[in-house]
Amino acid sequence: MSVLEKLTSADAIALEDRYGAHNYHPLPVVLSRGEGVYVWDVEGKQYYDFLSAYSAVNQGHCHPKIVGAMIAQAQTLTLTSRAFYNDKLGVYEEYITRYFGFDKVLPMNTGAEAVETALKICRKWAYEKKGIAENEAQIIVCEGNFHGRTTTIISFSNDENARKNFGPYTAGFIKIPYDDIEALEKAITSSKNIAGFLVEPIQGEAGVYVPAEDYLAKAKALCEANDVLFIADEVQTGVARTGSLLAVCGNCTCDNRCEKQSGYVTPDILILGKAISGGAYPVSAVLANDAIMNVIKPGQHGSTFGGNPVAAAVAMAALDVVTEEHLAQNARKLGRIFRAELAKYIETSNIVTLVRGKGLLNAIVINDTEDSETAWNICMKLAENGLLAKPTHGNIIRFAPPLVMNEEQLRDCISIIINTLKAFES
Ligand code: IF1
Repeated sequence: MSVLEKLTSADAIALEDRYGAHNYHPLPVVLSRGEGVYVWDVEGKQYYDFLSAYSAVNQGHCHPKIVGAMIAQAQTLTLTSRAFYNDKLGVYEEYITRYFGFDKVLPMNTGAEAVETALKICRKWAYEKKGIAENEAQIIVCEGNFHGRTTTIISFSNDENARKNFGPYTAGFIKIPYDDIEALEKAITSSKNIAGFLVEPIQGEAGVYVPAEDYLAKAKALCEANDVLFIADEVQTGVARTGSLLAVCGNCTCDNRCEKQSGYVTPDILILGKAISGGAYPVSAVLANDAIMNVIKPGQHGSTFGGNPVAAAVAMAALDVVTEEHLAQNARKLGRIFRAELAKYIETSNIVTLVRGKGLLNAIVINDTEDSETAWNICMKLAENGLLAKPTHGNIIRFAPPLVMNEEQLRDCISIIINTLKAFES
């Protein structure tokens, strides 16, 4: 068809099906516009977005401050590569390191790249600082992890779909159960070659598993005692999503990453992505202190786009919005309401067994087998009723709206969700 004709949803889906690799199974909804907590499809139907691009659009769709910063920078200078300096990168590096309380940042673009970067830094640190013999370093990871799609990262996934037939795999990873401090202690003390422990503070893709209250602090203490780097993947949990700036902030709801709160855990390496740009542009970052980051010397790591001026301008605006609009506090407050209302409904429900989560990263477990279609069918019905969410791992539905939502909108969404679920009661 001509590009000048108006596309229907069916046209757009047919085009993707014909010309795009079939690496996704989306809900049949074709979006063409977004603003705040809402998105609209090509037919003009309005939806609440309860995925937020997997927690990238925490600041809401097309936030004027973020879009404004992007346009202004795009009209001035977009990319120089790191072969030269640019006048935005240093300003951004100072901004983001102060914001999250680390000495240095290594800027990349996607979450998976940032995870790769962290793993490379960790290994290099292990050989050059800890004194592990070359090629012997081991990094501990958790079962059920999701850290991205590169060959090394999928090497230690236990999602067969993400992993199978992509081998040979990268060696050097030890997998232990998540939220199991004894397993970590055993693994960490099993060898002198342990370099790092890579962990999601809440496992998102696995189904929003919130670990025991003291898990991260105990894990950090074990790492410290054994000279092992604690590497937090906050690509999904970071930037106010879970009701604090970072999930490792514990129960602190201040606007900053501060260490005042008991239960606060300082990662040795912090991995961020998604929402540090508010979903406007691919921006990721690895943060660490000098003793670790300084193992990387010129020529040893990089990327054409990492730290480009648009990324720098967009990320500063996006992080400004998090502070100015108190998104962590809002996520914490609305998350409590969401779980309380859903829990009340679940008491009398036979279709939902559980609600869990933190801040505005929540999930419900559907009372059906993992391979059933029920969660998918519920999401189809939710879409019809004006709310977009996606099943994860069969019978779990994740709910992660933009953090700029207000209480009235949230209560409207809770009614949509509960009324939709009621239609599935038997
Ligand atoms: C897909 C999930 C979310 C992440 C954590 C690193 C990355 C991700 C904790 C990599 C990315 C995304 C990727 C997207 C689906 C999505 C996802 F369902 F698969 F798990 F968010 F819930 N660490 N998560 O969650 O970041 O390279 O994608 O920028 O791969 O289909 P990326």
